[in-house]
Amino acid sequence: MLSTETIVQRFLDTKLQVHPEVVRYLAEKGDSDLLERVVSTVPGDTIVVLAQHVPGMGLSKDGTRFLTDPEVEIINGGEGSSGGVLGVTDYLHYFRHRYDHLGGLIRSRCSAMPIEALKKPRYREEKCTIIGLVSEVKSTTKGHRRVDVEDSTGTVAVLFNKDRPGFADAETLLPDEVIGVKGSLSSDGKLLFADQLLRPDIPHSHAPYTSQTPGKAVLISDIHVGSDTFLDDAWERFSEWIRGADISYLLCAGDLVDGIGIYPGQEAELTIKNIYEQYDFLGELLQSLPSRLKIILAPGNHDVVRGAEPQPAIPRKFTGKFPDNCVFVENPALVSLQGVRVLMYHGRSIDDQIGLTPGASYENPSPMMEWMLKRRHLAPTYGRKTPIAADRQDHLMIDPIPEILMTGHVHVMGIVQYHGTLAINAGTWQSQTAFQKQMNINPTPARAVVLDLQTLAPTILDFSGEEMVVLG
Ligand code: D5M
Ligand code: FE
Ligand code: ZN
Repeated sequence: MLSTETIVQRFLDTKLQVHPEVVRYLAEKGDSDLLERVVSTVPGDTIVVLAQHVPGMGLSKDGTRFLTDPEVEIINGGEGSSGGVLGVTDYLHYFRHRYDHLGGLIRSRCSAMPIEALKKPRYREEKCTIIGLVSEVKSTTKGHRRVDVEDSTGTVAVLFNKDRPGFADAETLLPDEVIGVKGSLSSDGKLLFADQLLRPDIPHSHAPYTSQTPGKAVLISDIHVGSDTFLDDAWERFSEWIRGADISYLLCAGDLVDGIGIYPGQEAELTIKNIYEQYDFLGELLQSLPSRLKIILAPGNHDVVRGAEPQPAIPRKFTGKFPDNCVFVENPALVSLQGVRVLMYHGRSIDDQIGLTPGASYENPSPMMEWMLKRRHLAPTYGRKTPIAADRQDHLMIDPIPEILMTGHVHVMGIVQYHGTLAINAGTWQSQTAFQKQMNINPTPARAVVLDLQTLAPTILDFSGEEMVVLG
């Protein structure tokens, strides 16, 4: 152990002043041999001992020392891992993969029977458990929920009674999610009265990983460069703040640019009307951030790639102006920052959840992120607002369980903790658009979430005013 006083005194003894960063570094290292080596090797004309005099301390180009070297691994959704043209039959494989995998998670907690077995007379009015894919969700005239559940052997109708405990969970059921149901079969064997809804879920015992070494990531979303509502002043304040902050990673969960032809009449709301120029402009904005940052960029529905999820990474022909410290990933992508896994998902399925769930609203994305975690799926519903590209594998499942689920798209901030996973929607860098005004969507723009990788504690910074404000 070396105290800061010891270090400062040792340099003063040799008539040297010392930069506070050097003191901090040497104290962290706690290596008295290193201290002696520095004392004996600084050039004779030195007045202040700086980072460049300390072996291994290494100044970055920006004059700021790394607390730790950035350590990024793209676990899933690296450049080029999806995007092939798929045949229609792949939907069979796709849903089969989803059912097998998520059904397996439920199966470990109960013993389920094949749905076709419910036809046998001996199960009538008996307790039964099934696992299947929800094929249809309806409200009955009395306000109960009736869903059809399907496995590879058959289909059964399941009734969730509005007067039973747990009905709120049943109201969040979405077409194409995988569930288990424990219940009693009707006397004609055609209807299962649900007692309990089982979801793949995250176990209560789940303990998130935390980084062993210091490190901070900044999470943002929906920059929308090129739109006349892009908040360039706020971005400039953010940019200046990050240049002086001890941040190793910057992640953006899609809608990097506003795009072209995304909605009717968009042209009139664009300040940059060329898609290449929109990306070039973003590239320039990112050039002025510190080169020590690792910047991880995923696409959203406004970006240039296909809308169907998983969306491929932004192609190289659009990223010529981006600095070398940028990494382009797919939507979704699972990235590890010093071992802390962040699942980045733009969040288009939130539109479907809002459309299909009573009480869900654009004002608060937190419950929707929580339901994604319970379902262990980012976007179960096929054929509504979220286009899904089928594959032999379902890349939209949530497995492994990440430490952080990060979304965007709705332009409204939300943070929620669920069974040890922290879900964060950081909001946007675009002010309210005419369309959002019409839809009564009130964005929370110009916010960034700082995530401490050692504690997983989030801090919300608001750059919308003249002065940056820490919101908590
Ligand atoms: O989405 C920004 C916000 O606007 C998000 O809350 C969804 C909402 N939005 C966008 N387009 C539509 C349509 N067509 N219907 C309903 N809600 C919509 P962004 O992806 O940035 O446009
Ligand atoms: Fe957006
Ligand atoms: Zn979006």
